[in-house]
Amino acid sequence: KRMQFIYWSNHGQKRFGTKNDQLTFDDGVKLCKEASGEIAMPANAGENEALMKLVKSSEAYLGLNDRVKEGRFEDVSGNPVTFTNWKSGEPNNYNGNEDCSIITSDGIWNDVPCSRSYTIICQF
Ligand code: GN1
Ligand code: CA
Ligand code: CA
Repeated sequence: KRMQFIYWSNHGQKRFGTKNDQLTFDDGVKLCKEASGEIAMPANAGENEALMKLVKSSEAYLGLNDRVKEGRFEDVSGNPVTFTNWKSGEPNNYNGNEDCSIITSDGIWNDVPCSRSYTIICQF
């Protein structure tokens, strides 16, 4: 299936791309896999900055969740992450129902419900 990614941002070897569609977390993971990439997950501050540049007024999902064990955020391969950029007070598992995470236009992170729709950015 042909994937039309329009907006790109690079840092080192990593390339972030988006079609600016808004999907649930699971649908976003699927979209990126179908495009032979994975949902965006910055490994360091430089990558976080590059990713931030694609996040305009809306917010975008990160490839990060704590579904397996509350409070233990891991990437889509199930590995714990080393770099994080949580907003102060986050992650807070608001209403006991926030196991996914987003990056805002200022580059900081917040945990949110996985069922909500946010912009999907993939990494390649
Ligand atoms: C947001 O807007 P409110 O209070 O329902 C946010 C939570 C944050 C909280 C911080 C979907 O919840 O994740 O922890 O603000 N919810 C969403 O006050 O963004
Ligand atoms: Ca949680
Ligand atoms: Ca939260």
